[in-house]
Amino acid sequence: MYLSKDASRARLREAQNARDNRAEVRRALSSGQVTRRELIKWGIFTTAGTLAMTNGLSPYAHSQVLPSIPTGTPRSPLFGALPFTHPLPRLNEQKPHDLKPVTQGNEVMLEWKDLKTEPYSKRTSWHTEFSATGGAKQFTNPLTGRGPMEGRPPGEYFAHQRWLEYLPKKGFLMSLGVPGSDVSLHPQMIAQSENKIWSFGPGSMTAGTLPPPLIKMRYGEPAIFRHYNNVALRYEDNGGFGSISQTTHNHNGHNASTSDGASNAHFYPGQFYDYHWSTTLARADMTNTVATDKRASGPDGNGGLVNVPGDYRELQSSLWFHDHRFFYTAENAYKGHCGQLNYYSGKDRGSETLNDGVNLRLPSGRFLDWGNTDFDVNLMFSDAATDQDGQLFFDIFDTEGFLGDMMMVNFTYKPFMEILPRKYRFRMLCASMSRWYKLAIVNQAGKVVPMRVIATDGNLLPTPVSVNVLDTMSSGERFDVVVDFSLFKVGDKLRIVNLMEFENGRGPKGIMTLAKAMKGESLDPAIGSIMEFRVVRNVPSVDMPGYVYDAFRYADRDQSVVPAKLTEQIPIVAPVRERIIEFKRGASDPTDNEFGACFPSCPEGRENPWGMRINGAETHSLNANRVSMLMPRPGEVEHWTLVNGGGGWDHPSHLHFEEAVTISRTKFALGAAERGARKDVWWLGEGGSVKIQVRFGEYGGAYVTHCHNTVHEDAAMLLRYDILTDPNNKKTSQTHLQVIPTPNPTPDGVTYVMPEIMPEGNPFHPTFNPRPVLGG
Ligand SMILES: [Cu+2]
Repeated sequence: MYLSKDASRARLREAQNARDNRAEVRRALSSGQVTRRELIKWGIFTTAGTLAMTNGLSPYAHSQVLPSIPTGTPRSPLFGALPFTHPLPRLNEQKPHDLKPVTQGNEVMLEWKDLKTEPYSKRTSWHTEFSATGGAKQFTNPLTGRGPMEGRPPGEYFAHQRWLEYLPKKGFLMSLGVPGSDVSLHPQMIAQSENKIWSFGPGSMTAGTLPPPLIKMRYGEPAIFRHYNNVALRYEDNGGFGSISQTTHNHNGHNASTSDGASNAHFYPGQFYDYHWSTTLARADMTNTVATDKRASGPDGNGGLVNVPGDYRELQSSLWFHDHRFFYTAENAYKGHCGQLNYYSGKDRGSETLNDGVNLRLPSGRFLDWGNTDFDVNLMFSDAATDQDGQLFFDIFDTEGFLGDMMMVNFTYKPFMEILPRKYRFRMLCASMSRWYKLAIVNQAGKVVPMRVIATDGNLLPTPVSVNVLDTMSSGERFDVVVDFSLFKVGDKLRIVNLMEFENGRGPKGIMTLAKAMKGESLDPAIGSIMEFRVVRNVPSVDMPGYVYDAFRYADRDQSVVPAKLTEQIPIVAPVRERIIEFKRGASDPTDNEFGACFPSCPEGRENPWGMRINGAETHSLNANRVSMLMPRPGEVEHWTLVNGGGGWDHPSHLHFEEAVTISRTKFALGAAERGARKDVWWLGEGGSVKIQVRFGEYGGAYVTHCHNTVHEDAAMLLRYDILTDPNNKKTSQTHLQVIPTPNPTPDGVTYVMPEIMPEGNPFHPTFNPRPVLGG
């Protein structure tokens, strides 16, 4: 339904006012001008302590007729920026530092060779020394003079597991903070002022820059990711959204929980956190344990391979990292705490010329031994909204979902990219908070150009799957596709088109036809063309700076192949136990009880309507001190049914640490590239469910599974599960034979508290049901 101009203007004014008012409430609360008690008295908060969605506080509350403006607020001003006028920036590739082992007593520490002032990286956190010395200055946060310099919790509980076995060889050192120079989403647009946007930059306590970073890793070369928190010290200086405490989730690296970034160990401005990105190949303790299988390997940098233990069928490729501070993930990731992470292996080496019988020679380039990116391009899709001043905006009170009205690729508004007429690999990532995509590539005649899907969520498919339209790509999902542009000629243009329409954060409204999407027959501004490809004769090399490719030069011909067989299928077998995991509304626990008792702390006035339910027991919203599921022994096969409780909502279900094999779906058909696919995010669909096969191993500790509509996740559709290690396997952590205490981080340091373990998720409990039935 279209509104009259006047009604439309009134509606926009109303929405703008609601947004301003809520921002005002938030500011007043955080600066202590008002208390929640007063807000309740005035009717601005409900007695449950949540924001009343009336009083001109909700853009949705008043409207007689809802316009399909998905942000619920006035359109973001574009300041004259036109689509496809700015080139796609490549993600900022990070240069690793060398780490040198230094033995001190029984411990092997790592010196940052070219950064002499950096504290060594080591097995236990520097918090341990801070605590042992009663807060000696050399171990104290130098920015604030309070608390430890490293945010990682102290002692053995948060020591890096399998440290010597996967001893880091490289270090990536970055800071997250406000950008150092003017950054905008398009050159025509207004620069983001301080604290409206964050970005990563190399170095300790340095300013960042856009676009977001790209980190390239390879199997056999474990690394430290040292992350400095350089955001505003005080909430009231933080631009109205985002948490000053941070934590980085490596999505979905096979790492110890300490380095997964979702074990309630966030850290504060001035502190760093050493994440151990171990490049462990899953099943290292079960399969190919002596590393004789050449397919389970990483590139050695000189044309050879470094074998690693583990199952080559579980090699990973296109990962990413983003904030995972519980209750603030959406705000933080949206604000710029994100980047892409490419893992390279012997099979998926990132070289299209090296022919050793193992390397698949997928489109990438030829200059580097591994990790060429000339024809292997990271595309990070996200949506953004700004206020009328052009400053990034996020609605912190909306728990349905946040939708932007500006489509960005690599944080740039609708860019174009010059390409050669040859095959390209695109590592597509949905980095949106609550929006998902249905993507196609069309030529000038509006005809679809097929894509070959080679990997889902960073896992090679057994065979490439050819599609005209990609399967649904929900928040957190990745698709690696190969597109062959060789039939096009210099001067041709193609577009990436989005067909998935939203009108609010509850879930997609539907999928448009290509014809309708191209005609702009939607009020959703994210529908239609979002990026342009231009076929040209010459493009400069990224891998060999100074070199310019010529489409007509023999040496520059496309030497890549897309083999018919990429890897082997992992079979579905009878499980040791099954579990039912439901994504539901209406949690029973008061996570935001009268004066804020979220664990960890959550924003003032946050409503937490979302929860999860295991095996038909009670629905709970997030409490980081509650273990909802326990994985008792490494290697046991489990089948899980992931269920969307319905009610007009959609949820993408994300599993940390392990990928699972997709078995089946209800209500919707499996996607073209989905059957048997290894994934870590499954879009469930309204009222739908997905069955998966998973097993756990190599590491222990606390992980999570949650809805990757990060707004739902924050409010608080997330649960903790713990993995126990094997007492008979001395290679693994012997600290994690039991559930360990939960860290409780503060700016002054971390204490530990003991968690409860829910019987419905605990196979050791007598009432545990290993064969639950949905609705039973
Ligand atoms: Cu959800």
